[in-house]
Amino acid sequence: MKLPNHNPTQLTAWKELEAHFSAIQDQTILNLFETEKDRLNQLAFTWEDFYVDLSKNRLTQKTIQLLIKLAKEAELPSAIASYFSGEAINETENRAVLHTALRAQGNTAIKVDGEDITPEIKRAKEKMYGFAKEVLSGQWKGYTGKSIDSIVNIGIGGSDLGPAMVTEALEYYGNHLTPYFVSNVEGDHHKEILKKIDPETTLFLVISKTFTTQETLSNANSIREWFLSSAPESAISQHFVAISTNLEKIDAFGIAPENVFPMNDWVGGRFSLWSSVGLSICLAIGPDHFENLLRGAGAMDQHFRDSPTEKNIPTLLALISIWYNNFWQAESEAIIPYTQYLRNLPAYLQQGIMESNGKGVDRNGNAINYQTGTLIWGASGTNAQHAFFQLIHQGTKLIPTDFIGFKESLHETGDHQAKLLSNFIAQTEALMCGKSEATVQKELEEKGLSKEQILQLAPFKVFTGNRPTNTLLIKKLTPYNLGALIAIYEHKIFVQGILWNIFSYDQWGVELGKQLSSAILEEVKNKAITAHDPSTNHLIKNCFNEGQK
Ligand code: G6Q
Repeated sequence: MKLPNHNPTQLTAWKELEAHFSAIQDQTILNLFETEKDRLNQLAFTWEDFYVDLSKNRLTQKTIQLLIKLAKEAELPSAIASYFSGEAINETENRAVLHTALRAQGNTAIKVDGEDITPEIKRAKEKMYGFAKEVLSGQWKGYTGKSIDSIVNIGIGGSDLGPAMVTEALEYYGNHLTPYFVSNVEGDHHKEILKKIDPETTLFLVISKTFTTQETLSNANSIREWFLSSAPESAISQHFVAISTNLEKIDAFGIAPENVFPMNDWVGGRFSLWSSVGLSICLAIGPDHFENLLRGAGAMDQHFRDSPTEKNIPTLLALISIWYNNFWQAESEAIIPYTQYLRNLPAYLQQGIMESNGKGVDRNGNAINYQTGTLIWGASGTNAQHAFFQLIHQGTKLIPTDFIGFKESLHETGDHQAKLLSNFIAQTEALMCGKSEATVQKELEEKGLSKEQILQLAPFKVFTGNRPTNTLLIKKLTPYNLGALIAIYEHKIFVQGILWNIFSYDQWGVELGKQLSSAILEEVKNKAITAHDPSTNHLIKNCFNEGQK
């Protein structure tokens, strides 16, 4: 076994945390600010452009000490060393997990099966940057001699979500290329995009680690057909490139070997935006900004690998999340970025977090009897306030929420930024402080309501408060800071997987649906629908045969 293997519930610190939970569960966060005079100082951290305030949480200094003890008992430090050193910690697929190698700073060798992979990473990056420069300068021509103005990323899951989220997040740093993303298998998705592009000036990036993914191959084939309806076969090499590990399949698709950008087994799909899979990002913002994205992530990697647990931002976020998930029995966490640029960060992190840690079997292969992966949801700042914040403020569920904001806006637009930041801060204050019945009554009195009206209305206007938040206040949305922010969540995923004693880097849970859909497709094509359960049989008939209701 490459990773430590402990049932967390059997560790001393876990039992101590259970007792501690009973002892402090009735204390409010506001009270804790009274009793722990140094609370803010102890629970707020500054790292480069980041200010991370963890003080608005239902926990004490003792809680943090016990959580750190839990991490040590679970041998987190040795697990971190295995992660960064390229051991095959993705044991069910016998692979290393080395997205960190793609953004490693310095010249230290990183070995996989005894071989240093850093020269290969450098070569892949040089190829990607060289290609991006050719396209961006207009030197790379389409088949009619025009330069490229649009790129279409054809991929799904890890080959789509990261590139799409980052490209959108860094739109401000964009250039003359318009990026598009095709992922879903329904023809409608790519058809709407084809309406907007010109085949003579578009570059198609087919991204699939395996090059066997139904959605990606169907889209790539249909788009290729559409392209060839106006262009000659020889034009393929000027308009199609592939990012994959499967060279044979790419060849069969007709993409020239020089148009292939490598991917490696030691990078998982949902952690691959740092590799050639990020080609659409590299094209959309240019190699210099892409390099800064890598640098930011690399700097956060160093912080995570080298900082002591008590000052380690990703580790502390992970431990606090475990505290809510396993001791407070919170089911979900919200992630609210206060910028429209990061509107898809929650969707991106849903995959990272839920695909990685949505596991019910531990590292021994035994069913687990404690809670693992949290449900992740969220939307961008003030939009979310006008949509689902009601439930976070006054609902019955405990929803620890991450607030991510940027001190400076990218564009100067009057007092918009001041308004945004005021909302950002006010929400965490409101969630923690709430509004007491006495305050509500006083406000209503001042409005001139009768005693009876006040008694009737007051309960609905009370906010119980004591709702926990983490605040991540970052100087500015730059490629570097975005890289670091994503890396924080990647490492949070890792820490939680270690403590929950699960394998975070496989995703067997997405296989069964794929298998069954292929079987149904075959049956439908062959008009031989074999016995399923009654509901499934009827749905198949309903979808594929006319005359059914
Ligand atoms: C991510 C998953 C998954 C994967 C897609 C696409 O970690 O492995 O989302 O990225 O299924 O796979 P291909 O890149 O092989 O097409």
